[in-house]
Amino acid sequence: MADPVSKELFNRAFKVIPGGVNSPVRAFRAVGGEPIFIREARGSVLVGADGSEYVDYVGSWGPMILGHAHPEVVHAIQQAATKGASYGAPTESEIIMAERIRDAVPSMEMSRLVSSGTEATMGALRVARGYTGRDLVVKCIGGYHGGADYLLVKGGSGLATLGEPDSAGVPAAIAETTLLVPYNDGYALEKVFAERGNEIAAVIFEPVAGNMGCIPPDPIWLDALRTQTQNHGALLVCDEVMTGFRVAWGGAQALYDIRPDLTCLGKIIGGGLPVGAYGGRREIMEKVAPLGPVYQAGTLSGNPLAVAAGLATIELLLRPGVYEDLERKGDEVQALLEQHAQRAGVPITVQRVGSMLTAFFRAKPVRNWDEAADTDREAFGRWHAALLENGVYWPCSQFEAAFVSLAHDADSLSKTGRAFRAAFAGL
Ligand code: KE4
Repeated sequence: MADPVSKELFNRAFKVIPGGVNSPVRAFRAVGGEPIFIREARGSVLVGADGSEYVDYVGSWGPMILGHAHPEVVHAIQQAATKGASYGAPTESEIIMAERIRDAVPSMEMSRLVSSGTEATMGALRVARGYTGRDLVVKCIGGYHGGADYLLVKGGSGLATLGEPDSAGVPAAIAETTLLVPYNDGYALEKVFAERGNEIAAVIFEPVAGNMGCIPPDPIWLDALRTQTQNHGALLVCDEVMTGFRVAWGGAQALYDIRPDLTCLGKIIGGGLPVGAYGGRREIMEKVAPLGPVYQAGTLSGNPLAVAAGLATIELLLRPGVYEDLERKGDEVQALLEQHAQRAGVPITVQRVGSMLTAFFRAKPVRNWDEAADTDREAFGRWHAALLENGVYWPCSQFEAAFVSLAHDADSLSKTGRAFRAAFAGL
């Protein structure tokens, strides 16, 4: 488990930071362990506080698709820093970022930069409500879109249900502006629109679910999302904070030919620094202040250092063969998982889209939250701890996706295979 140096740091952190971490998942509570404190990272390797090295499959939960401390990204940040950290005034680099986003994701004719995925989804849903004049939002049970009050809701029983607060501090009245449907369930979506279609401003969804583990979309589900929103005058909001530039240059909407009205981005477009973006059709985005009546602002929105890191990252992703390389690496990690689990007689189902994947500790496919929840999380926790003992840093929750980077080379993958063999054998 955690090395002695991390243990000491965790005890210290606990005194001054809630749970000792600045984001809950990092506390390792879902796997029953204590976090490893990280000292530095390079390529596919994380270096723990005691100097131990780990092959990293978290990648900061998605942003580090090039691997850590890529020299060209580091250089871009250093160069930008010499010109000042933040101006609170427009810069040309923000125009270039908006143009790159539009070129890669044509549905984002116009976009606004913010500082996190949460701000991106909040912005997108506020403009959807402002544009339609409607209040209700539909999300999926098990979908995660950041920390806005009305998105921290869970479904009750039944197919299409009113949101109930999924966090203390979320007023019931706010939670009730959110309706929930199971992921990949076009029937439930049709039902909720039949009942309340004229009150629904938008449906927000992850085109590849990544926050209940990796769940690819069913084509019928994707059709239902576009048809139902179109027929009832609601907007389709594609949350590509995780999948944007991850599963394809143009995101999941390019992979699955989805035509959303609004899209949210984050993670990779910041190259590890805080950036988010939301955008879509011009006639919708022209509702955003100062042009239109929908207010949204941010002191560090479009921050020059973060934009420099993001631009350097997406430029490198434009190089020929990058996504084929990510596909090959993802496929190899999947094959290693399946091979060693089978050899040890451990039932798992690996679900993968490109370089994002999840090993579900269950024998059958996972299409929604209920099926994701029907996994052996106790075994997953023991497997996670054994991987750490064997030098692999895997996402510390069954309900997270793992990420392979361009820096995962043959040496990373052979170390990973050995760790998988040991960890599955020990279950
Ligand atoms: P942030 O506010 O954390 O930058 O983005 C929120 C968000 C929005 N949409 C999707 C699809 C997301 O996956 C996220 C954040 N993802 C989690 C990992 N599953 C961030 C990790 C964390 O919460 O510490």
